[in-house]
Amino acid sequence: MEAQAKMFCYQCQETAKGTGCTLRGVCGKLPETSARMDLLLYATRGVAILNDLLRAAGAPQKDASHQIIDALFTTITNANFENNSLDGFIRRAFQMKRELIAKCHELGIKVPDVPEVTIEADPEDYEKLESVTGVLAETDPDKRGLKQLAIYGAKGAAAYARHAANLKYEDDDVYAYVEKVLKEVSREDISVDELVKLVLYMGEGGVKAMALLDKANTETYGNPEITKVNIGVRKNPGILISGHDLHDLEELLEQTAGTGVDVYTHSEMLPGQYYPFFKKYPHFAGNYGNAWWKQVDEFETFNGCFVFTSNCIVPPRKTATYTDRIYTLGVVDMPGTTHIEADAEGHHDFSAVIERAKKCPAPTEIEQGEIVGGFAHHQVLELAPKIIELIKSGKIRKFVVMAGCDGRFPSRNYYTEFAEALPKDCVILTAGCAKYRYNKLPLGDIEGVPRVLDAGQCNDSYSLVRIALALKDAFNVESVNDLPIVYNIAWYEQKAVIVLLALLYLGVQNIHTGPTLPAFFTPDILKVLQDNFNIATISTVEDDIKTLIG
Ligand code: SF4
Ligand code: SF3
Repeated sequence: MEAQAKMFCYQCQETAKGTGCTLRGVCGKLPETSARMDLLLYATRGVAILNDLLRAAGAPQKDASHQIIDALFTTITNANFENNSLDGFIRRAFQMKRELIAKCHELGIKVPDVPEVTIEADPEDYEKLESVTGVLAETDPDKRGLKQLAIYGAKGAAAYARHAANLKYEDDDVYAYVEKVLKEVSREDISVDELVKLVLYMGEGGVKAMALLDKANTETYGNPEITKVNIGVRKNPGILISGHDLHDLEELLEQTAGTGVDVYTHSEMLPGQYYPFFKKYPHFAGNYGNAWWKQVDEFETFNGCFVFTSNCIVPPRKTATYTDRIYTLGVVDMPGTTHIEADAEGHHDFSAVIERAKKCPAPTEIEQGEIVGGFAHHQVLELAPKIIELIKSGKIRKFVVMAGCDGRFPSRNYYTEFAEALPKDCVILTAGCAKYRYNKLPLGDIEGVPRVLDAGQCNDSYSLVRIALALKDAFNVESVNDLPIVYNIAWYEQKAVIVLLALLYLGVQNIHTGPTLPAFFTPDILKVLQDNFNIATISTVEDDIKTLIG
């Protein structure tokens, strides 16, 4: 007999049975946490509805926008497993709604009488509200899938907007896209056609969010440049920093300077090594380990402390010895770890982490050697004359964009095998933690151009778009689809969703995605995407090489 559902979540690729987590998340999310996230998202839709009204009257509230992006970000896969923290987010959302309603009254704006705006609840009732706040509250599967697709895109864009805001780069336009999407998905009368448009509208907002973050990162820390990164270890104790936030990386490097503690990057923080600004810190050691999901093993051998600036944090095994050496920032939290709150100016005090790290043994070496990265748009465009010549002379046949996320399922071996099987005249363009499936393979180079060009984090997929647009001009073709560039994207969580929507918005066709299609793609949604964008799921390595490379 089928066990009774306690929750419903299908926002990531590893969702149970490929259809939805109903008893407990494959990621470790518990039903009580899922209920909190659903209520938080529901109340946040209310905040967005109100702020959208205020924006139309020329009075958007920045505090509300900040709260909205943080609420979306904290519900992203593998960011927050701590119910007390989520309770705080929910309380603040209720409070914000009250403040925005008062502001609307002050400006003579009529406040809509909809449950997203009016809802308030006590923690003991959160789970009982699932039928109203949960994913399944929308009963039409196509509308549900499209609404969630738009919300997942908003979560990805919100994450990027938060990293940009931490560097004091903000664009009210990006907030407006996110808030409009949250408002529209709350409309009961919205049609499937309108929802398809809304999803692409979110893609447009995603391009803006990634452009903003690119500007924030490169204007603050310089343009990423070709960099060899050591993957071995040094003799000092270390702090491993994970996630995507470069402002947090800067603060940690500043505060650890001269303490005898080295700083290593992990997973999506690896591209921090490519920015000129961070190279001045002699204690900025190499990159330790691989993609996020290997942390449950690799943290045992690192021996030091861990700082999480964003997803993906994984609940440690029961036997883990490192949990109390994890420190979380911003929207990340997990039971058993220490959360460091930012001060009013957004600064973190890492002294407790540093003192703890000093008492730890140095990391145990698990790998040796170097990896090469730093091929974001500025660097690649400096190499453009050479690349164009290699394409024209037939020495480079195709670029294969293999951006996105990694994940723990064995089906992900496909990406390693695909990289190995690619003809030697093909070059991989990558961004995101998907790269760990092939960035240590001896794939060689084509006349000095490495066959894996790592642009950076998942948000640096924007860099890949900039490269494609520059090549389009250089080859004088009408569309990016006429270039020798194909797309084989690996997805796992909602940042990959916004990257996909951004590519669709930009008109990129023939994208292969995998290792499985999203569970929220119903047959009808898939048909729309196939008819308009020729999107496909991965098949076998052999077949995909034939289809994509020819
Ligand atoms: Fe399941 Fe993914 Fe949702 Fe976690 S985030 S509960 S694994 S669908
Ligand atoms: Fe990876 Fe989580 Fe998505 Fe930024 S760290 S790409 S999965």
